[in-house]
Amino acid sequence: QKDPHTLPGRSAVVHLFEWKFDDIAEECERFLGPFGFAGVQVSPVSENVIVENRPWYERYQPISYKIATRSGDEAAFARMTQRCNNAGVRIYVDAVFNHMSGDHPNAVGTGGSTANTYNKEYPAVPYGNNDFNPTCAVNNYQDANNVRNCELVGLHDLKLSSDYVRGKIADFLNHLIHLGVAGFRLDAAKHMWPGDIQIITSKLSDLNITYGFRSGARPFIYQEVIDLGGEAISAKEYVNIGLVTEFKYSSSIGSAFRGDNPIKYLKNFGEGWGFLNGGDSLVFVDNHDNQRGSGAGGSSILTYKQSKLYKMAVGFMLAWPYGFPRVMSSFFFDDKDQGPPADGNGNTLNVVINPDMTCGNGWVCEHRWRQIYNMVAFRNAVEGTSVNDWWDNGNKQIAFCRGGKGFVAFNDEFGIDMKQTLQTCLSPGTYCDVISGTNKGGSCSGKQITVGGDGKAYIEILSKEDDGILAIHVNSKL
Ligand code: QV4
Ligand code: CA
Repeated sequence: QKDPHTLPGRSAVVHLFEWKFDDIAEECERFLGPFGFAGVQVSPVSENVIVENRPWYERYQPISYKIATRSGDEAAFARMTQRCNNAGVRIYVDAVFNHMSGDHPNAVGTGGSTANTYNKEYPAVPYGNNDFNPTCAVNNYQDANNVRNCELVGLHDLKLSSDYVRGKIADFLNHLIHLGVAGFRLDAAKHMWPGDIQIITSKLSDLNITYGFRSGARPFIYQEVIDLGGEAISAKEYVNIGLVTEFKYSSSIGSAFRGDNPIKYLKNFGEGWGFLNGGDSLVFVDNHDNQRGSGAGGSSILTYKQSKLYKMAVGFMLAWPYGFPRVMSSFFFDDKDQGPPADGNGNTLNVVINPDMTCGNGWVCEHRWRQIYNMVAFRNAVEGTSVNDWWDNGNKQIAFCRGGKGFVAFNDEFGIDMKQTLQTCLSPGTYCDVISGTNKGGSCSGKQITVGGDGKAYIEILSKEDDGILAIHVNSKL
Protein backbone atom coordinates (compact mmCIF):
# COMPACT_ATOMS: atom_id res chain seq x y z
CA GLN A 1 0.00 0.00 0.00
CA LYS A 2 1.66 3.16 -1.24
CA ASP A 3 -0.25 6.01 0.42
CA PRO A 4 1.83 7.35 3.33
CA HIS A 5 -1.20 9.11 4.85
CA THR A 6 0.73 12.32 5.23
CA LEU A 7 -1.10 15.53 5.94
CA PRO A 8 -1.70 17.93 3.02
CA GLY A 9 1.31 20.10 2.25
CA ARG A 10 3.81 17.67 3.80
CA SER A 11 6.03 15.56 1.61
CA ALA A 12 9.20 14.26 3.31
CA VAL A 13 9.94 11.95 6.22
CA VAL A 14 12.94 11.80 8.54
CA HIS A 15 14.61 8.75 10.06
CA LEU A 16 15.34 9.64 13.68
CA PHE A 17 17.85 6.81 13.98
CA GLU A 18 17.98 5.41 17.56
CA TRP A 19 16.09 8.35 19.08
CA LYS A 20 14.10 7.72 22.24
CA PHE A 21 10.32 7.90 21.91
CA ASP A 22 10.02 10.78 24.36
CA ASP A 23 12.56 12.80 22.34
CA ILE A 24 10.69 12.03 19.13
CA ALA A 25 7.45 13.25 20.71
CA GLU A 26 9.16 16.51 21.71
CA GLU A 27 10.66 16.87 18.26
CA CYS A 28 7.28 16.42 16.56
CA GLU A 29 5.82 19.27 18.60
CA ARG A 30 8.73 21.70 18.72
CA PHE A 31 10.22 21.17 15.26
CA LEU A 32 8.88 18.58 12.80
CA GLY A 33 5.27 19.74 12.89
CA PRO A 34 6.05 23.47 12.62
CA PHE A 35 8.72 22.95 9.93
CA GLY A 36 6.50 20.84 7.67
CA PHE A 37 7.91 17.33 8.02
CA ALA A 38 5.43 14.60 7.10
CA GLY A 39 6.58 11.73 9.27
CA VAL A 40 9.24 9.90 11.21
CA GLN A 41 10.83 6.49 10.68
CA VAL A 42 11.43 5.01 14.11
CA SER A 43 14.15 2.41 14.75
CA PRO A 44 12.87 -1.13 15.47
CA VAL A 45 10.59 -1.13 18.52
CA SER A 46 10.44 -4.85 19.31
CA GLU A 47 12.51 -6.12 22.23
CA ASN A 48 16.02 -7.09 21.09
CA VAL A 49 18.87 -9.19 22.40
CA ILE A 50 21.38 -7.16 24.41
CA VAL A 51 24.69 -7.42 22.56
CA GLU A 52 28.03 -6.77 24.26
CA ASN A 53 29.22 -3.15 23.94
CA ARG A 54 25.71 -2.20 22.80
CA PRO A 55 26.23 -1.75 19.02
CA TRP A 56 23.37 0.00 17.18
CA TYR A 57 22.72 -3.20 15.23
CA GLU A 58 21.46 -5.15 18.24
CA ARG A 59 18.07 -3.65 17.44
CA TYR A 60 17.90 -5.84 14.34
CA GLN A 61 17.96 -8.98 16.51
CA PRO A 62 14.47 -9.40 18.00
CA ILE A 63 13.89 -11.63 21.03
CA SER A 64 10.16 -10.87 21.44
CA TYR A 65 7.44 -8.57 20.12
CA LYS A 66 7.14 -6.59 23.33
CA ILE A 67 7.72 -2.87 22.82
CA ALA A 68 10.85 -2.57 24.95
CA THR A 69 14.09 -1.20 23.53
CA ARG A 70 16.57 1.51 24.37
CA SER A 71 14.10 3.93 22.75
CA GLY A 72 11.47 3.21 25.37
CA ASP A 73 8.57 1.01 26.43
CA GLU A 74 5.01 0.69 25.23
CA ALA A 75 3.73 3.58 27.34
CA ALA A 76 6.36 5.91 25.87
CA PHE A 77 5.60 4.62 22.37
CA ALA A 78 1.90 5.37 22.82
CA ARG A 79 2.61 8.88 24.12
CA MET A 80 4.77 9.48 21.07
CA THR A 81 2.22 8.41 18.45
CA GLN A 82 -0.41 10.52 20.17
CA ARG A 83 1.74 13.65 20.31
CA CYS A 84 3.20 13.25 16.82
CA ASN A 85 -0.15 12.60 15.14
CA ASN A 86 -1.53 15.65 16.96
CA ALA A 87 1.36 17.67 15.55
CA GLY A 88 0.51 16.45 12.02
CA VAL A 89 3.49 14.10 11.87
CA ARG A 90 3.03 10.39 11.05
CA ILE A 91 4.97 7.54 12.64
CA TYR A 92 6.40 4.62 10.59
CA VAL A 93 8.01 1.72 12.41
CA ASP A 94 10.97 -0.25 11.12
CA ALA A 95 9.54 -3.77 11.37
CA VAL A 96 11.94 -6.71 11.66
CA PHE A 97 10.23 -10.03 11.00
CA ASN A 98 12.38 -11.90 8.51
CA HIS A 99 14.31 -13.27 11.46
CA MET A 100 14.88 -13.27 15.19
CA SER A 101 18.39 -12.99 16.69
CA GLY A 102 21.65 -14.72 15.91
CA ASP A 103 23.25 -17.06 18.44
CA HIS A 104 24.17 -15.59 21.83
CA PRO A 105 25.03 -17.48 25.02
CA ASN A 106 22.37 -16.78 27.72
CA ALA A 107 20.50 -14.32 25.52
CA VAL A 108 18.64 -11.64 27.46
CA GLY A 109 16.52 -8.92 25.90
CA THR A 110 16.08 -5.21 26.51
CA GLY A 111 12.76 -6.03 28.19
CA GLY A 112 14.09 -8.90 30.30
CA SER A 113 12.96 -11.77 28.07
CA THR A 114 15.27 -14.72 27.60
CA ALA A 115 15.85 -17.13 24.75
CA ASN A 116 17.80 -20.23 23.92
CA THR A 117 19.02 -18.98 20.59
CA TYR A 118 21.03 -22.11 19.80
CA ASN A 119 17.82 -24.16 19.93
CA LYS A 120 15.83 -21.33 18.28
CA GLU A 121 13.55 -21.09 21.29
CA TYR A 122 12.00 -17.67 21.97
CA PRO A 123 9.43 -18.31 24.73
CA ALA A 124 8.36 -14.67 25.00
CA VAL A 125 6.66 -14.85 21.56
CA PRO A 126 6.53 -17.93 21.73
CA TYR A 127 8.52 -19.36 18.81
CA GLY A 128 10.17 -22.78 18.83
CA ASN A 129 12.54 -24.57 16.53
CA ASN A 130 9.70 -25.55 14.16
CA ASP A 131 8.87 -21.92 13.47
CA PHE A 132 12.19 -21.39 11.69
CA ASN A 133 13.63 -22.48 8.37
CA PRO A 134 16.37 -25.13 8.56
CA THR A 135 19.78 -23.60 9.20
CA CYS A 136 21.81 -22.57 6.16
CA ALA A 137 23.66 -19.36 5.35
CA VAL A 138 22.66 -16.71 2.84
CA ASN A 139 25.71 -16.87 0.60
CA ASN A 140 24.48 -16.91 -2.99
CA TYR A 141 22.67 -13.85 -4.29
CA GLN A 142 22.15 -15.63 -7.61
CA ASP A 143 19.75 -18.03 -5.90
CA ALA A 144 16.44 -16.66 -4.64
CA ASN A 145 15.79 -19.72 -2.47
CA ASN A 146 19.10 -19.28 -0.72
CA VAL A 147 18.53 -15.54 -0.14
CA ARG A 148 15.01 -16.03 1.21
CA ASN A 149 15.12 -19.32 3.10
CA CYS A 150 18.57 -19.17 4.70
CA GLU A 151 20.03 -17.05 7.49
CA LEU A 152 21.21 -13.51 6.80
CA VAL A 153 24.46 -13.14 8.82
CA GLY A 154 23.42 -15.94 11.19
CA LEU A 155 20.03 -14.40 12.08
CA HIS A 156 17.54 -17.22 12.65
CA ASP A 157 15.23 -17.18 9.67
CA LEU A 158 11.52 -17.31 10.41
CA LYS A 159 9.33 -19.76 8.54
CA LEU A 160 7.02 -17.21 6.96
CA SER A 161 5.15 -19.98 5.14
CA SER A 162 3.66 -20.97 8.50
CA ASP A 163 0.22 -19.67 9.44
CA TYR A 164 1.22 -19.56 13.06
CA VAL A 165 4.28 -17.39 12.33
CA ARG A 166 2.28 -15.13 10.01
CA GLY A 167 -0.31 -14.73 12.74
CA LYS A 168 2.26 -13.74 15.37
CA ILE A 169 3.76 -11.13 13.06
CA ALA A 170 0.36 -9.73 12.08
CA ASP A 171 -0.63 -9.52 15.77
CA PHE A 172 2.50 -7.51 16.49
CA LEU A 173 1.97 -5.12 13.59
CA ASN A 174 -1.73 -4.78 14.38
CA HIS A 175 -0.86 -3.81 17.92
CA LEU A 176 1.30 -1.00 16.55
CA ILE A 177 -1.53 0.06 14.24
CA HIS A 178 -3.88 0.13 17.22
CA LEU A 179 -1.33 2.39 18.95
CA GLY A 180 -1.45 4.91 16.09
CA VAL A 181 1.27 4.19 13.53
CA ALA A 182 0.70 5.01 9.85
CA GLY A 183 2.82 2.24 8.40
CA PHE A 184 6.00 0.22 8.30
CA ARG A 185 9.45 -0.13 6.80
CA LEU A 186 9.87 -3.84 6.14
CA ASP A 187 13.41 -4.73 7.08
CA ALA A 188 15.21 -7.29 4.91
CA ALA A 189 12.25 -7.63 2.54
CA LYS A 190 14.55 -9.13 -0.10
CA HIS A 191 14.99 -12.07 2.26
CA MET A 192 11.24 -12.72 2.37
CA TRP A 193 9.03 -14.10 -0.39
CA PRO A 194 6.74 -11.39 -1.80
CA GLY A 195 3.87 -13.89 -1.52
CA ASP A 196 4.46 -14.29 2.23
CA ILE A 197 4.66 -10.51 2.75
CA GLN A 198 1.43 -10.13 0.80
CA ILE A 199 -0.37 -12.59 3.07
CA ILE A 200 0.94 -10.94 6.23
CA THR A 201 -0.01 -7.43 5.08
CA SER A 202 -3.47 -8.65 4.09
CA LYS A 203 -4.01 -9.62 7.75
CA LEU A 204 -3.37 -6.05 8.91
CA SER A 205 -6.11 -3.85 10.31
CA ASP A 206 -7.08 -0.49 8.89
CA LEU A 207 -5.34 2.45 10.54
CA ASN A 208 -6.80 3.65 13.82
CA ILE A 209 -9.29 6.44 13.14
CA THR A 210 -8.84 7.90 16.62
CA TYR A 211 -5.47 9.22 15.39
CA GLY A 212 -7.04 11.10 12.50
CA PHE A 213 -6.74 8.48 9.76
CA ARG A 214 -9.66 8.21 7.37
CA SER A 215 -11.80 5.16 7.80
CA GLY A 216 -10.59 2.26 5.66
CA ALA A 217 -7.02 3.62 5.46
CA ARG A 218 -4.52 0.82 4.87
CA PRO A 219 -1.05 0.87 6.45
CA PHE A 220 1.72 2.43 4.35
CA ILE A 221 4.36 -0.15 3.41
CA TYR A 222 7.89 0.46 2.19
CA GLN A 223 10.21 -2.45 1.73
CA GLU A 224 13.98 -2.65 2.11
CA VAL A 225 15.15 -4.40 -1.04
CA ILE A 226 18.70 -3.67 -2.15
CA ASP A 227 18.76 -4.06 -5.91
CA LEU A 228 21.70 -2.59 -7.79
CA GLY A 229 21.13 -5.15 -10.53
CA GLY A 230 22.83 -8.45 -11.25
CA GLU A 231 21.09 -10.59 -8.64
CA ALA A 232 18.39 -13.26 -8.74
CA ILE A 233 15.93 -11.02 -6.91
CA SER A 234 14.74 -7.71 -8.29
CA ALA A 235 13.04 -4.81 -6.56
CA LYS A 236 10.22 -4.94 -9.11
CA GLU A 237 8.92 -8.16 -7.53
CA TYR A 238 7.78 -6.06 -4.55
CA VAL A 239 6.07 -3.03 -6.10
CA ASN A 240 2.61 -4.57 -5.92
CA ILE A 241 2.83 -4.58 -2.14
CA GLY A 242 4.12 -1.09 -1.45
CA LEU A 243 7.04 1.22 -2.10
CA VAL A 244 10.57 -0.12 -2.36
CA THR A 245 13.82 1.53 -1.25
CA GLU A 246 15.63 2.65 -4.43
CA PHE A 247 19.29 2.06 -3.63
CA LYS A 248 20.38 2.97 -7.17
CA TYR A 249 19.19 6.49 -6.35
CA SER A 250 21.32 6.65 -3.20
CA SER A 251 24.51 5.49 -4.87
CA SER A 252 23.95 7.53 -8.07
CA ILE A 253 23.25 10.83 -6.32
CA GLY A 254 26.38 10.31 -4.24
CA SER A 255 28.57 9.71 -7.31
CA ALA A 256 27.03 12.69 -9.06
CA PHE A 257 27.69 15.27 -6.34
CA ARG A 258 31.09 13.78 -5.56
CA GLY A 259 31.88 14.81 -9.13
CA ASP A 260 32.43 11.33 -10.53
CA ASN A 261 29.61 11.95 -12.97
CA PRO A 262 28.85 15.62 -13.84
CA ILE A 263 25.51 16.74 -12.39
CA LYS A 264 24.33 17.95 -15.82
CA TYR A 265 23.28 14.31 -16.27
CA LEU A 266 20.74 14.61 -13.45
CA LYS A 267 18.42 16.19 -16.02
CA ASN A 268 16.44 12.94 -16.25
CA PHE A 269 17.26 11.55 -12.79
CA GLY A 270 14.74 8.80 -12.10
CA GLU A 271 13.19 6.30 -14.48
CA GLY A 272 15.61 7.48 -17.18
CA TRP A 273 18.44 6.09 -15.07
CA GLY A 274 16.86 2.66 -14.81
CA PHE A 275 15.27 3.30 -11.42
CA LEU A 276 11.86 2.04 -10.36
CA ASN A 277 8.86 4.20 -11.22
CA GLY A 278 8.87 7.33 -9.06
CA GLY A 279 5.56 6.32 -7.54
CA ASP A 280 7.10 3.05 -6.33
CA SER A 281 10.30 4.49 -4.85
CA LEU A 282 11.39 5.51 -1.41
CA VAL A 283 14.48 7.68 -1.98
CA PHE A 284 17.34 8.83 0.24
CA VAL A 285 20.92 10.06 0.00
CA ASP A 286 22.16 7.74 2.76
CA ASN A 287 20.60 5.32 5.23
CA HIS A 288 21.74 3.89 8.56
CA ASP A 289 23.58 1.04 6.80
CA ASN A 290 25.31 2.67 3.87
CA GLN A 291 26.37 5.74 5.86
CA ARG A 292 28.67 3.31 7.72
CA GLY A 293 29.78 1.27 4.72
CA SER A 294 27.35 -1.67 4.78
CA GLY A 295 24.26 -2.33 2.71
CA ALA A 296 24.92 -0.84 -0.73
CA GLY A 297 26.67 1.97 -2.53
CA GLY A 298 30.13 1.73 -0.96
CA SER A 299 32.34 4.78 -1.33
CA SER A 300 29.89 6.69 -3.52
CA ILE A 301 27.57 7.34 -0.58
CA LEU A 302 27.56 10.87 0.86
CA THR A 303 26.92 11.41 4.56
CA TYR A 304 27.02 14.21 7.12
CA LYS A 305 30.80 13.76 7.12
CA GLN A 306 31.06 15.43 3.68
CA SER A 307 28.75 18.20 4.76
CA LYS A 308 28.93 20.59 1.79
CA LEU A 309 28.35 17.90 -0.84
CA TYR A 310 25.84 16.17 1.40
CA LYS A 311 23.66 19.28 1.71
CA MET A 312 23.73 19.65 -2.07
CA ALA A 313 22.66 16.04 -2.63
CA VAL A 314 19.88 16.23 -0.05
CA GLY A 315 18.85 19.60 -1.49
CA PHE A 316 18.64 18.09 -4.96
CA MET A 317 16.61 15.12 -3.69
CA LEU A 318 14.12 17.47 -2.05
CA ALA A 319 13.91 19.79 -5.06
CA TRP A 320 13.50 17.01 -7.60
CA PRO A 321 10.07 15.43 -8.26
CA TYR A 322 10.92 11.74 -8.09
CA GLY A 323 10.10 9.28 -5.29
CA PHE A 324 9.05 9.70 -1.68
CA PRO A 325 12.05 11.22 0.14
CA ARG A 326 13.51 10.20 3.47
CA VAL A 327 15.99 12.45 5.25
CA MET A 328 18.58 10.74 7.46
CA SER A 329 19.17 11.99 11.00
CA SER A 330 22.25 10.39 12.55
CA PHE A 331 24.38 10.26 15.64
CA PHE A 332 28.12 11.01 15.30
CA PHE A 333 30.25 7.88 14.90
CA ASP A 334 33.87 6.95 14.31
CA ASP A 335 33.50 3.20 14.62
CA LYS A 336 30.87 1.66 12.34
CA ASP A 337 29.45 -0.61 15.07
CA GLN A 338 29.28 2.04 17.76
CA GLY A 339 25.83 2.48 19.28
CA PRO A 340 23.95 5.71 19.94
CA PRO A 341 25.22 8.23 22.50
CA ALA A 342 24.76 6.50 25.85
CA ASP A 343 25.68 6.77 29.51
CA GLY A 344 27.89 4.27 31.35
CA ASN A 345 24.94 1.92 31.84
CA GLY A 346 24.12 1.80 28.15
CA ASN A 347 21.08 4.05 28.42
CA THR A 348 20.62 6.21 25.35
CA LEU A 349 21.23 9.91 26.00
CA ASN A 350 18.57 12.54 25.48
CA VAL A 351 18.74 14.75 22.42
CA VAL A 352 19.54 18.26 23.60
CA ILE A 353 18.81 21.34 21.51
CA ASN A 354 21.35 24.18 21.30
CA PRO A 355 20.30 27.85 21.12
CA ASP A 356 21.09 27.89 17.37
CA MET A 357 18.59 25.01 16.84
CA THR A 358 21.29 22.36 16.25
CA CYS A 359 21.60 19.29 18.46
CA GLY A 360 24.08 18.31 21.16
CA ASN A 361 24.97 15.19 23.17
CA GLY A 362 26.34 13.38 20.13
CA TRP A 363 23.33 13.74 17.84
CA VAL A 364 23.98 15.14 14.35
CA CYS A 365 20.40 16.11 13.49
CA GLU A 366 20.94 16.71 9.77
CA HIS A 367 17.21 17.45 9.56
CA ARG A 368 17.84 20.55 11.67
CA TRP A 369 20.45 21.95 9.31
CA ARG A 370 18.92 25.10 7.81
CA GLN A 371 19.78 24.06 4.25
CA ILE A 372 17.93 20.78 4.75
CA TYR A 373 14.79 21.86 6.61
CA ASN A 374 14.39 24.84 4.29
CA MET A 375 14.49 22.45 1.31
CA VAL A 376 11.77 20.35 2.97
CA ALA A 377 9.71 23.56 2.97
CA PHE A 378 10.70 24.11 -0.68
CA ARG A 379 9.42 20.62 -1.59
CA ASN A 380 6.16 21.31 0.21
CA ALA A 381 5.81 24.65 -1.61
CA VAL A 382 6.34 23.20 -5.11
CA GLU A 383 4.35 20.00 -4.61
CA GLY A 384 2.38 18.97 -7.68
CA THR A 385 4.54 20.85 -10.21
CA SER A 386 7.04 19.43 -12.66
CA VAL A 387 10.47 20.59 -13.81
CA ASN A 388 10.85 23.40 -16.32
CA ASP A 389 13.58 25.80 -17.47
CA TRP A 390 16.39 23.32 -16.89
CA TRP A 391 19.79 24.98 -17.39
CA ASP A 392 23.30 23.60 -17.17
CA ASN A 393 26.75 24.81 -18.15
CA GLY A 394 27.58 21.52 -19.80
CA ASN A 395 29.28 20.29 -16.67
CA LYS A 396 28.70 20.66 -12.94
CA GLN A 397 26.52 23.76 -12.68
CA ILE A 398 22.77 23.31 -13.02
CA ALA A 399 19.53 25.15 -12.31
CA PHE A 400 15.86 24.42 -12.76
CA CYS A 401 12.40 25.63 -11.92
CA ARG A 402 9.30 23.98 -10.49
CA GLY A 403 6.20 25.21 -12.29
CA GLY A 404 6.32 28.87 -11.26
CA LYS A 405 6.68 27.99 -7.59
CA GLY A 406 10.35 27.47 -6.96
CA PHE A 407 13.80 27.88 -8.48
CA VAL A 408 17.01 26.18 -7.44
CA ALA A 409 20.65 26.28 -8.62
CA PHE A 410 23.67 24.11 -7.80
CA ASN A 411 27.37 24.80 -8.26
CA ASP A 412 29.25 21.52 -7.92
CA GLU A 413 32.41 22.71 -9.73
CA PHE A 414 35.56 22.75 -7.68
CA GLY A 415 37.21 26.19 -7.80
CA ILE A 416 34.87 27.70 -10.39
CA ASP A 417 32.29 30.36 -9.49
CA MET A 418 28.76 30.33 -10.83
CA LYS A 419 27.67 33.76 -12.11
CA GLN A 420 24.71 33.57 -14.44
CA THR A 421 21.55 35.39 -15.36
CA LEU A 422 18.92 32.66 -15.56
CA GLN A 423 15.24 32.17 -16.28
CA THR A 424 13.53 31.55 -12.94
CA CYS A 425 9.80 31.07 -13.77
CA LEU A 426 8.91 33.04 -10.64
CA SER A 427 6.86 36.22 -10.61
CA PRO A 428 8.84 39.49 -10.48
CA GLY A 429 10.00 40.60 -7.07
CA THR A 430 12.66 40.08 -4.43
CA TYR A 431 13.17 36.65 -2.89
CA CYS A 432 15.16 35.32 0.03
CA ASP A 433 17.59 32.50 -0.73
CA VAL A 434 16.62 29.85 1.84
CA ILE A 435 20.05 28.18 1.71
CA SER A 436 22.28 31.09 2.78
CA GLY A 437 19.64 32.35 5.21
CA THR A 438 16.04 32.29 6.23
CA ASN A 439 13.07 34.49 5.57
CA LYS A 440 11.76 35.43 9.00
CA GLY A 441 8.87 37.84 9.21
CA GLY A 442 9.79 39.46 5.91
CA SER A 443 13.44 39.96 6.75
CA CYS A 444 16.02 37.84 4.98
CA SER A 445 19.25 36.74 6.64
CA GLY A 446 20.65 35.36 3.36
CA LYS A 447 21.20 36.42 -0.24
CA GLN A 448 18.44 38.47 -1.82
CA ILE A 449 17.51 37.59 -5.38
CA THR A 450 15.71 39.99 -7.68
CA VAL A 451 13.49 38.46 -10.33
CA GLY A 452 12.85 40.93 -13.14
CA GLY A 453 9.77 41.49 -15.28
CA ASP A 454 11.10 38.90 -17.74
CA GLY A 455 11.42 36.27 -14.98
CA LYS A 456 15.20 36.41 -15.12
CA ALA A 457 17.51 36.79 -12.13
CA TYR A 458 21.22 37.09 -11.53
CA ILE A 459 22.38 33.98 -9.67
CA GLU A 460 25.74 33.78 -7.99
CA ILE A 461 27.22 30.82 -6.09
CA LEU A 462 30.91 31.30 -5.44
CA SER A 463 33.10 28.26 -5.13
CA LYS A 464 34.37 29.39 -1.74
CA GLU A 465 30.89 29.71 -0.21
CA ASP A 466 29.80 27.35 2.55
CA ASP A 467 26.99 26.04 0.38
CA GLY A 468 26.78 25.11 -3.28
CA ILE A 469 23.03 25.68 -3.61
CA LEU A 470 20.70 28.64 -3.99
CA ALA A 471 16.94 28.21 -3.63
CA ILE A 472 13.98 30.59 -3.77
CA HIS A 473 10.28 29.84 -3.81
CA VAL A 474 6.84 31.42 -3.54
CA ASN A 475 6.95 31.41 0.25
CA SER A 476 10.38 33.08 0.38
CA LYS A 477 9.21 36.21 -1.50
CA LEU A 478 9.99 39.34 0.48
C1 QV4 B 1 28.20 -12.91 12.65
C2 QV4 B 1 28.99 -13.30 11.41
C3 QV4 B 1 28.16 -14.23 10.54
C4 QV4 B 1 27.78 -15.44 11.36
C5 QV4 B 1 27.08 -15.02 12.66
C6 QV4 B 1 26.87 -16.24 13.54
O1 QV4 B 1 29.32 -12.12 10.66
O2 QV4 B 1 28.88 -14.62 9.38
O3 QV4 B 1 26.89 -16.24 10.60
O4 QV4 B 1 27.84 -14.05 13.39
O5 QV4 B 1 26.02 -15.93 14.58
C7 QV4 B 1 25.30 -8.51 13.31
C8 QV4 B 1 26.81 -8.55 13.09
C9 QV4 B 1 27.21 -9.79 12.29
C10 QV4 B 1 26.73 -11.03 13.04
C11 QV4 B 1 25.21 -10.93 13.20
C12 QV4 B 1 24.63 -12.07 14.01
O6 QV4 B 1 27.22 -7.37 12.41
O7 QV4 B 1 28.61 -9.82 12.13
O8 QV4 B 1 27.03 -12.17 12.25
O9 QV4 B 1 24.88 -9.69 13.91
O10 QV4 B 1 25.05 -12.02 15.33
C13 QV4 B 1 22.17 -5.05 10.87
C14 QV4 B 1 23.67 -4.99 10.63
C15 QV4 B 1 24.30 -6.35 10.66
C16 QV4 B 1 23.94 -7.04 11.97
C17 QV4 B 1 22.44 -7.17 11.98
C18 QV4 B 1 21.91 -7.88 13.22
O11 QV4 B 1 23.90 -4.38 9.37
O12 QV4 B 1 25.71 -6.21 10.57
O13 QV4 B 1 24.60 -8.30 12.06
O14 QV4 B 1 21.86 -5.84 11.99
O15 QV4 B 1 22.33 -7.23 14.36
C19 QV4 B 1 22.04 -7.06 3.13
C20 QV4 B 1 20.55 -7.32 3.32
C21 QV4 B 1 19.82 -6.13 3.92
C22 QV4 B 1 20.54 -5.58 5.14
C23 QV4 B 1 21.97 -5.25 4.74
C24 QV4 B 1 22.80 -4.72 5.88
O16 QV4 B 1 19.95 -7.67 2.09
O17 QV4 B 1 18.52 -6.53 4.26
O18 QV4 B 1 22.62 -6.42 4.26
N1 QV4 B 1 19.85 -4.45 5.74
C25 QV4 B 1 18.88 -4.61 6.85
C26 QV4 B 1 19.04 -3.53 7.92
C27 QV4 B 1 20.33 -3.78 8.67
C28 QV4 B 1 20.21 -5.06 9.44
C29 QV4 B 1 19.47 -6.11 8.74
C30 QV4 B 1 18.90 -5.91 7.51
C31 QV4 B 1 19.21 -7.35 9.46
O19 QV4 B 1 18.95 -2.27 7.34
O20 QV4 B 1 20.62 -2.69 9.52
O21 QV4 B 1 21.53 -5.57 9.72
O22 QV4 B 1 18.04 -7.10 10.24
O23 QV4 B 1 22.28 -6.26 2.01
CA1 CA C 1 13.98 -15.31 5.09
